[in-house]
Amino acid sequence: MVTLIMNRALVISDNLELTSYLKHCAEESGVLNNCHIDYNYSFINKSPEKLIELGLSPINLKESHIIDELIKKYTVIISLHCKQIFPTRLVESVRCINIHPGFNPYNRGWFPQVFSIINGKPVGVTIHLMDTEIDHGNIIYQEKVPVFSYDTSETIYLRVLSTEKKLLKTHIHELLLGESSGFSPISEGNYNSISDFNKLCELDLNDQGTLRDHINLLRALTHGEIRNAYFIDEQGSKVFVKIRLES
Ligand code: 0FX
Repeated sequence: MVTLIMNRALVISDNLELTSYLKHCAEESGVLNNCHIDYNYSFINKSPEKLIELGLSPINLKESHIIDELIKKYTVIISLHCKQIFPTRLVESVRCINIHPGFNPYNRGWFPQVFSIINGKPVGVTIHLMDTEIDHGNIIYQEKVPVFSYDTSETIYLRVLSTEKKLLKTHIHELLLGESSGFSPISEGNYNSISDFNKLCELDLNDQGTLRDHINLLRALTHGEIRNAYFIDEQGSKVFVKIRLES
């Protein structure tokens, strides 16, 4: 008698758009004949309502017994914009793949496109094996997106999301069933934390620099309706700032 071993994948995501898209691709692609996929969102997600409607349940990667279960159960675990950091024991025991909205090794960490507008480093999408450092392991696929002078964080982010969807669709079989060990990033690159982002948001009205630098800072902090950049006025009130560019 031949026993067929079914692959089991877990997708952990806090991004509704990408999760809906991946579910759709998985159904259309036929990959479900060879792989069962479960979906979770992070326990720390404060507004998971729509993910719950899509059928996702929470998972807490800080709980040791949960990690034991994941190690036993899954052949691959995919972080699709997951808010929680994967613990060392998990990334060292199971094939874990990160779908990252940045072009590694540049501006690893928080909101890569924000920092790319400021420091001019490339931005795009990287699909990589996870190791114990953030956005760091061997690269399986990656693609740059262009940055134009009139882009804001939001317009680049939308381009990154479309590219993520394109790569997910093209490589879904390899992602869920493949064994590629990828290639090493060309260098360690650089990493930005949430506190680096928060510091950018505090505008210093006495800051010296070129007008180009100032426009770039505001482009980097303009993301739809989100209130990022601000200064404190003489009355002590917080005044939020965005920039609008047309070409
Ligand atoms: O899906 P995602 O891009 O972010 C998720 C996780 O929330 C995040 O912790 C993780 N590092 C990432 C890989 O996956 O969605 P988001 O809504 O958190 O952010 C989307 C963009 O919105 C971000 O690139 C920049 C912008 N943004 C977001 C927040 C929360 C801001 O400009 N300011 C903000 O305060």
